[in-house]
Amino acid sequence: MTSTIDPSTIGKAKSRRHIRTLTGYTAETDAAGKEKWPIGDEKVWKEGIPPVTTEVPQITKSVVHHVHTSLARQAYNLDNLGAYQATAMSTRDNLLANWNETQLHYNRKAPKRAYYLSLEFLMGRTLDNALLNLGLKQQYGDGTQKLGFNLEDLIEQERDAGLGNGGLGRLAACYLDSSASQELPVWGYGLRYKYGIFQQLISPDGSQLEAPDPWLEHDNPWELARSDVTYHIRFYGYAERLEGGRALWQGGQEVLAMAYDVMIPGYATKNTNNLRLWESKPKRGFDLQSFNAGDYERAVEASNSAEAITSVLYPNDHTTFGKELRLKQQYFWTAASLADIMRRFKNTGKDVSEFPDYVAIQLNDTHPTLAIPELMRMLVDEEELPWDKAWEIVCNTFFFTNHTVLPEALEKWPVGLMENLLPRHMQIIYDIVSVWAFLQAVEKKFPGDKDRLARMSLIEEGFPKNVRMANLACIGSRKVNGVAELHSELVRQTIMKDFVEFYGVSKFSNVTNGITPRRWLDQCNPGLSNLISETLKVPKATFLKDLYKLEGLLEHVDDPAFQKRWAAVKQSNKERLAQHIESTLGLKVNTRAMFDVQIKRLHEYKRQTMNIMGVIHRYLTLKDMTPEQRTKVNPKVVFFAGKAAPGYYIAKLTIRLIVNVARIINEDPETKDLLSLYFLPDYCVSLAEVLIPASDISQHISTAGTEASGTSNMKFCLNGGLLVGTVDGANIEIAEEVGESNVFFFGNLTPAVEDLRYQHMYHPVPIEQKCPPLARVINEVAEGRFGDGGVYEPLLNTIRQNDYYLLTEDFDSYIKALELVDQAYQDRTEWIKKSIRTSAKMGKFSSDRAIMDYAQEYWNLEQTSVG
Ligand code: 26Q
Repeated sequence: MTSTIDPSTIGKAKSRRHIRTLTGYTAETDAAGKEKWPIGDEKVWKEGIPPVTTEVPQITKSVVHHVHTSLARQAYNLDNLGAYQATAMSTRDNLLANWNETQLHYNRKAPKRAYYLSLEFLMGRTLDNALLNLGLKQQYGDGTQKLGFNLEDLIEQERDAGLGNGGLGRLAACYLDSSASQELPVWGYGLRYKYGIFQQLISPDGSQLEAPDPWLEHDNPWELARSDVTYHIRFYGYAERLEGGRALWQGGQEVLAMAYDVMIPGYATKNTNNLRLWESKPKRGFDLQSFNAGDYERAVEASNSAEAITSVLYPNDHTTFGKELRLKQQYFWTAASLADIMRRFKNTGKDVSEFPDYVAIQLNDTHPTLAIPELMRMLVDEEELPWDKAWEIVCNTFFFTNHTVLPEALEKWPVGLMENLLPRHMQIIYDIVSVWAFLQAVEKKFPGDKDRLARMSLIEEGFPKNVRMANLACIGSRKVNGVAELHSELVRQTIMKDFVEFYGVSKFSNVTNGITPRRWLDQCNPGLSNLISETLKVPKATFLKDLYKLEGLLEHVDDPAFQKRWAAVKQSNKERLAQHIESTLGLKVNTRAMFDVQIKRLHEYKRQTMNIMGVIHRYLTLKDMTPEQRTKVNPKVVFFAGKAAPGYYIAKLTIRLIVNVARIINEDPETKDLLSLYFLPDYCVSLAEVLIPASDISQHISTAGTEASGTSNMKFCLNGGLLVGTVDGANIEIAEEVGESNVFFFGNLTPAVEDLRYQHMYHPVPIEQKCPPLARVINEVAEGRFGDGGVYEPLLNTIRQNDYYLLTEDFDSYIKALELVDQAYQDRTEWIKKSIRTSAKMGKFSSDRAIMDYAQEYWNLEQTSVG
């Protein structure tokens, strides 16, 4: 039996009309030029628009309304989770009012828009942030109180949206907050993973275990399912070349991309932007024929493979692997996003040649690089533009940010895999190489330089041949940037060196990362932002919108009363963290101690191993002391948190060592009051929000030249924590701002690193000679002082053998830096002054500054206030 329905036409007519009303509305005007109301009775419509609930009585009404109608519950059976959901839905109604107005305003004004393409958006929780940006936290607090609930408890009910691994994903989230707050027309595009970053559990032997993160288990009140915004995305098949460089891509498999919208409210503005996340679904009526023929299994299989595309976030960072499903994710997402961007552009009625005047697209690392050949395909095959014109449009549309220079993180894809999955894109990539004559142009500039040609090619020769995504991203973009001054310089000197020589240096610049002060000051540390507001005698919005205003605190540095209050805020944040740890892990933390924190993804280059070796060294030193000597030591609590990629053996072993060292030293009666250690499981945005405000000192100790920027360093400093760190990434710019006397720097500098590695390779010196204190620590571990020593041999060997990350070279100066930290902490007043000065000088690190840099220097975007 064959089907008489063409499955691809089902529901089409209806969805087209809907889509037009969503993004393409052009107002009709009457003879006098006055805008006509589009449909029905204007008055009735306007009266029907739900009011924004800003007063407590309206708020309680709207929450109760949602309890009854959206949840079908009542006061008799409402728990905290239900109350959270109803409060979230009431808040969402307010966001929606602003969101609707913003979208209509943008559609009418048709300004140039920018799109931030990122495979990761590490959003964390939304309720608190939404209320804060709406300026309704107080009112909702009072309202929920009246209903018998505590708002802080409700906020705690929310699961983190963990759609990212670490820095790159959280940066994307901060940039969305800043774009909306700065009234910039910027949308994010990403994937709606069914499972975000895995949940980390610690097994009885101290190892990391991974469990799936079912963050969508309860309904997600923050997303709007757009079943009317869908695109068909093709994979596999064959591409038949036509005349004029065009081709016809047919056959293969199609899946459906469906949009989910997440509202992104600006702070103290009506402007509310959008984050559009795609979900993969089987095409409606997918493989109806085999279904009808009774081949149920095949139909289900196809549906499973379609759904698999957006099922899980890959938990790897800083490593590449050639998994076909990851490449499918990348294409699925870039193709759906570009189709959507193109449709929105076309709704403005402009000619496609004007595309780069209205659209800027920022590529967050190489993950969305397929957008470059995909836009070429759309322009050449669908719009029928000549190749050269299309290439010009592409090169004026894209901007590319690099986030790492580690060689193992540079994305490459096997040519065979690409040819099979995306035959037309592989043709286009070859045509970029030859038709556009990229390499011929290089040859002209550097005749005879074969090695240079090979390095710059989009194709890496070998078995297999690979497509080099960074090279493609570079040549298809208008600008390339790194994320801190040193890193951008390293990008120019290393991975992009040949391209700098070819294009000139002006294409390669820097935008130092930033963080949003809304979440990373006011939301996570209300005590501090209240104190700042009182001290500067300005409303919070003043410094939360212009972080340079914190400099006003410098006037108060020497005021003992202010110092006292500053220290009291830190103390209460330490107690809040201690309470959190007691209630979640059942452990009691000494809040009179110095809090020393290292929280980030586990990676050898970040050197958590050096930190734990330093802790062991401190423990051994304490054990060597007499009781009398110990009375002079200041107590310290060391915190670690972070996830390791599930397949990263050495990183997981580091976690295991930390956990087992903690078990021994926290139980040692001689030392436990002076030194304790905690590995806090399942690091995530909301855990960071409790940890960061409680820290006295935090560690940013990567081998010089390896950490592109770091952003938690900025968060700690903003909250009055001091840094111990290497001369790397944004640490350098932080020190420039706050003064080197307020940062504890140590270790070899970037230019020395390469030579030292060479020495280690060719003239190795045994660790006992090179660094006796570290050798002692390693021996204690190997001999089983912290449980079966043999387990740690592979980890210890990374240091004993070629020590690629140079622990043996930096350990001595690291220990000295920690001693200086101890000394400085003895003089509490001086310490508090350092803390105030540090926080006061964080203006530069607001993501508002960073996003305005992108808007002005890259995208040529104007602020567009909704009013
Ligand atoms: C690539 C290919 C295949 C699978 C995964 C990946 C992948 C995924 C994530 C590669 C890298 C990442 C993440 C990188 C990252 O988070 N980099 C950090 O970016 C921050 C924001 O710019 C910087 O502050 C950090 O220094 C940098 O490490």
